[in-house]
Formats: sequence, C-alpha cells, structure tokens
Amino acid sequence: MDVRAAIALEAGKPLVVDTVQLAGPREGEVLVEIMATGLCHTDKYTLSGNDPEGLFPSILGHEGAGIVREVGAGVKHLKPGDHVIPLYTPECRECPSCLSRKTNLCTSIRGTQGKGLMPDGTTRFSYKGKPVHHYMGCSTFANFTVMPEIALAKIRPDAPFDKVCYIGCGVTTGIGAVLFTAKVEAGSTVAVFGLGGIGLNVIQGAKMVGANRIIGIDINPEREAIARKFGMTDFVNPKDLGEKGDLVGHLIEMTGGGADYTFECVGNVGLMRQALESAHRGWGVSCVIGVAGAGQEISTRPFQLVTGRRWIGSAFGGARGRTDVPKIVDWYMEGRINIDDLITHEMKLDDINKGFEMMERGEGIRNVVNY
Ligand code: NAD
Ligand code: DAO
Ligand code: ZN
Repeated sequence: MDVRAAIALEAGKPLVVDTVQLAGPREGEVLVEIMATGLCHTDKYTLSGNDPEGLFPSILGHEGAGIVREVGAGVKHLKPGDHVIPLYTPECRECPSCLSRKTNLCTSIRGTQGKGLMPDGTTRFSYKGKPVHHYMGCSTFANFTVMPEIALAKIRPDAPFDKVCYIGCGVTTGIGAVLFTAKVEAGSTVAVFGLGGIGLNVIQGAKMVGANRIIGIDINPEREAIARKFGMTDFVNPKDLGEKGDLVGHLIEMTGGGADYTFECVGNVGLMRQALESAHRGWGVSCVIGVAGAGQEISTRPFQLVTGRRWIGSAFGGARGRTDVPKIVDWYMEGRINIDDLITHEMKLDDINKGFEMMERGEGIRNVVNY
C-alpha cells in the first residue's frame, strides 16, 4: 500500500515527506495506522549522522500511538480496531531476559531491530523501488507501519493519541526510571540534572512516589517555571554558580550530605559524574538516563563507589512495555500524571522539519505530529 512518510534519506539533511510503499504484515506482525507521534531528541541524533548505528534511508520515529488495521498469521493478542502504542523495547515474555524478571531489555528481536529490519530479516518499507530501513522497530514517522505483535502495547480506546503517544518514550522513560529502576521511596531527596522532556517526567515520577525534596538543575532558566509546576521544590542553574562554580559542593551543602537519588537526563558525561558525586555518601543512587555521544566514556574516583554510592542506568524507564505502558495510560486518563502541559507544539507531517528545527533551538518540551 501507499503511505505518507517523512523519510531520512541522508544523514544531516532534512526529512523528505513523500509517498512510500509498505508491504502487509507477515506472520506475527501487525499493520498499525499511526495517529500521532512525538519527536524525540534520539530521532534528531540519528538524523544528524552522529549515531554510529544510524541507517539510511530509514523512516525514523519511535514515540507513537495508533490503531491496529490488519494482523498477520499467528497473531494472538491483537485484532483490528485495537488501540496500541509501539514499543522500541518489546516484551516477548519468552526470552531469557523477559523470563529473568531482572530486566525490561527483551532480547527476542534485538538483532534484526538494530539492523533496521523486521524479525525475518527483511524490510516492509520501500521508496522508488529500493528498500527503506525501519527505525528502533517502530518507524512512527509514517501514517502506517508494520510491527511485531510483541512490540505493541494494547491501550484503552478512549485515550487521546496526540497525548499518549508521548508514553511511547519520554513519559515512560522518566517516570519509569523513578518507579521501576531506582524505586525511589517516599520522603527521599531527589536531584534531577536536565529539565527537558525526560527530566520533567522524572520530576513528576518523584512527586508521585512522595519524594520530599526535588531539586532540578538546568542551564536554561526558562525551565524553572514548568519544573516547579511538575513538583520541583528547588532550582539550581549551574551558570549562577560562576565560572569555577562547584555544583557538587553546592548540592551536597543544600542537601546536608547529598541526594538520596540523582538522575542524569542530558547525555553529558561530565554531568553524569557530577550527578554520581552529588549522591549521598553511603547510600546515594545515581541513575544515568541521558544517552551520551558515540565513543564517550564516564569516569569518577573509585572511592566514590567504595564509599557507598551506586551508579545505575535505565532504558525505557525499566518498563516492560506490554505490561506497564497500558497502566501508565490509565494513570494519565485518571489525572494522576500530566502530559498535556509537556506537549508544547502540535503539527502536521508536512511540517515535521520545523519540529526538528525547534528541537535544535531547544524550544518547547515536546512536539507532536498529529496525522
Ligand atoms: P532535552 O533536550 O529536552 O532536555 C535536556 C535538558 O538538559 C535541557 O533543558 C537543557 O537545557 C539541559 N541541559 C543541557 N546541558 C546541561 C548541563 N550541562 N547542565 C544542566 N542542564 C543541561 O532532552 P530530553 O528529550 O529530555 O532527553 C534527555 C536525554 O535522555 C537525551 O540524551 C536522550 O537521548 C535521552 N533519552 C534516554 C532514554 C533512555 O531510555 N535511557 C530515552 C529517551 C531519551
Ligand atoms: O537491548 O541492548 C538492547 C537495546 C536496548 C535499547 C534501549 C534504548 C534506550 C535508550 C535509547 C534512547 C531511546 C529513545
Ligand atoms: Zn523477551
């Protein structure tokens, strides 16, 4: 079938909005009409050409919501008409990782997904007769996509697509890192480094679990107001500490020894170190969420760990997509979490490059394409 898509033809070039061809779902696969998709910094990173695993041509986008239109042979849990959120971290419930109950990083289709292919090693998209890669197993920058059944979370039908699409990445990543990965307790002191689309969701997760003090750190002073709305109690702009400002020392003093939990939500390896070192001696946990540039490394003095700080990381908030994403949609529909105030711009697919330019300028929190 013909579908409308924003194609990443070449690294560093704008997306091309055009008609591409999509083959139907094969065994275990599902055709989904994408109704809305968020634009995430990871899409921008891949398009820039800096992602060593980026493939071209491809159809980017991994933060979508849509409706099942057709199912392939052997599909057991979905039917046409079901509302779904695509999962770049699938949940097969059968692989050693899923069965371990120790991780959300399902390994069943990891090999092909990383190569931009469906589990049978082929692609469903083509453009001008040539194959086009899938992206993160989702490709939500097309109004129809084909996905494996194990990579779709079935959600309630009354949830608005243009809001809950954000649960497909940013919301779940931020809230999940607090609830599922770090398991922050009520009464904790939490420090959040970077108050963008991820960090603001860490803040609302910390508020949800009853954190006592939530300190936000950002070099953009405009982030203070929205972060306070989401539950931040204290704001620190490292630029206000001066050229040689000691952010770690400042935070340790503010918290009487360090935060119980710190979260790095930028992707800056220097900040990751500061986040670790701002965690409380003896028990502080520092969680890396930000994705650093290719080849970068983190470092600290090992004594930081010997003296009881723990350095951990979180992918997709530690969420098991098919199990946890429908619950997070329920939390939104019950008014327990706020997504509306984080969706700062909506646009049509034809304007998607304007959304990328806004991300580049750091404007707004989340842009959504409403098909
Ligand atoms: P964003 O650009 O919306 O937010 C980043 C924020 O960090 C901005 O407010 C910016 O002003 C601030 N910032 C930049 N440099 C800073 C510094 N030195 N000190 C303090 N603040 C600083 O980005 P986002 O969408 O929130 O994504 C954040 C990171 O999370 C990215 O690296 C992204 O790739 C990553 N991410 C990880 C996962 C995961 O599963 N682990 C999922 C999605 C995104
Ligand atoms: O199982 O090794 C694996 C792949 C895990 C993918 C998780 C990616 C999380 C971070 C990427 C940012 C997402 C937008
Ligand atoms: Zn699995």
